[in-house]
Formats: sequence, structure tokens, C-alpha cells
Amino acid sequence: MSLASYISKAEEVSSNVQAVRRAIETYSEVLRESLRKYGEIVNLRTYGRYVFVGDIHGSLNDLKEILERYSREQLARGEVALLFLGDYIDRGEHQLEVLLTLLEIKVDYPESVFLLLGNHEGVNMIEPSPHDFPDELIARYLLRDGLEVYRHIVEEVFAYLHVAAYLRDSFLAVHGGLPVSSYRKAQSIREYLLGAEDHVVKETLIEVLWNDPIESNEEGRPSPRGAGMLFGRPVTEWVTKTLNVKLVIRGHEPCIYGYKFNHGFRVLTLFSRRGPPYFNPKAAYLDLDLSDKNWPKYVRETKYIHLL
Ligand SMILES: [Mn+2]
Repeated sequence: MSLASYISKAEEVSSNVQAVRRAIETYSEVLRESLRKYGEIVNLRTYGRYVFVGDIHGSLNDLKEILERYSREQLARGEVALLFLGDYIDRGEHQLEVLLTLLEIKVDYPESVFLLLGNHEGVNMIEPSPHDFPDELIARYLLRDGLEVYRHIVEEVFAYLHVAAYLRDSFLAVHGGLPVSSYRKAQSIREYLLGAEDHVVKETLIEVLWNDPIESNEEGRPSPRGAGMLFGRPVTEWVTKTLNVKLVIRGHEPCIYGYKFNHGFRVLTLFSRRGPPYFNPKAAYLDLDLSDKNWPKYVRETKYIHLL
């Protein structure tokens, strides 16, 4: 059965505020367990297919088109792992349904589905980028219940999302980009992405969620977004060499064709929703088969990039 069937489950849950409250408790338990088992930086199996999906921003139609192409059986057998790169909410018309659909799939297949944190999924230590998610919830459940559901989602769901996915010799996936401040200093991937071995440094996490690549030989410069940095080619060079990865996969930036490459095909951006307010005519996701030894070449040739 296609994964798009989870959309009707999400619609059913969202139609009743009590059902949403109960579902959030279940999601929170499943996400906490995933975080306990895999850590902030998910390290997965070294074989099989990985499907990377970029920003959805509340676009249920685009998500549906992607989910229709995969089945519950593929997740159950561990043939396919789904990695979502964050920014499920903000701006779209069906932010809650998008979020609930992904969480329902996670509940059923916790070892085959991973949700990364986006800059819009603000956790307690980071102010969410101004987003209209509370407005959607208030319009649906009215002021008191709407704000309560919002608070529960931030504290019980967003707080337990993974920050990155990493597979040595293969890829590193984050929402925004590569931090400039911890580059060349860090002794481990955790220190590089989270700032320290035993806690999370807010400034470094902000960079992971907000940074964008820039085609430049400088290390970095402040981002015009007002948060995070633009990271240059030397940062990508250091990361691919030191952390031993061939490809950095990230979302965060709208692209006309749904994807773009930077830094000599070593940074791939995926944007997986179409239309206003970004007006990109195409959206894209990546279906990577790691059993194929030539996968980096096929990614460059866009053989593994699928368009909507
Ligand atoms: Mn973003």
C-alpha cells in the first residue's frame, strides 16, 4: 500500500483537537526513543536506498506525489529509508496535515523514517524563524486550543527531532548547511555540528539550520537572511575530507528546478515543494541507491534526482 494513505490518517487526526493532543503524546514518545537510539546525528545502515526530501512547507499535494511512489512494504522490509530535511511547516496551506502525515509514518516505521530539524521547527533554545504555523492552528482550533496545540508541538515534537544524518564514506545531511565557526577546530562530527561533545552550542546549531552555500573561495560571511552564515568552498573541502563524505545534502533554499549543486557537485540542495510563495515550477527529491558503487557519478548526472 502506498505511503500516501497516511494523509487520510493525518486528516482524521487533525479534525479533532482531542485526537491531536493524544497523537502528540504518541509522536513524542516515538521521537524520544529515536533520539535515544540514534542520537542527534543519525548514523544509518550502509546499504540500500535512501530517499531525501527537502523543504515541504505545508504543501500536502507535493508530499502526496512523493509518498505515492513508495510503499509501506518497502519501509517494513528496510529496503528504503526516508530522510526529511526539515521545514515541514510555514507558508503552506496544510502545515498540520504535512507534519502529522510524516509523524504517523514515523510511528509505524521508526527505523526507516527520520525527520531532521529545520529552522522553522524552532526548539526551545532557538527562536523559530517567524512563521505562520500558530495562525493555522488558531484558525482551526480557535485561540486557546490552537495556542496549546502549538506549544505542545514545539515542546513535545520539534524538541526531539534529529539534527543531521551522517554516513561515513557517503553523505552528510542537514537542513541548512555547514557551520563556519567550528570548521577546522572540531575534533569530531558532533563537535563540528553541535559545538561540543556533551551539550549543544546554540550558535553552531543556528548555523546548521540557517547556512547557505556561496560560490566563493572565502571561508564564510554573514548571511543576508539575518541568521547564520554563507559558507564557501574551503568549508566544504574541509568537511568532505575530514569527515570523509562525498556529498553534503541540504534543503532550506528555494531552487527553480527543485535542486542545485554547489562547490563542484559536493553540495546538493533539494527543495521539494512547488508554487507560491516561492514560484519554483519544479520540485525535486533524491532517491539514492548506495549499493551502486557509482552513486556519486549518477547523482552528478541527476540520475537519482526525481522531479515533481
Ligand atoms: Mn529553511
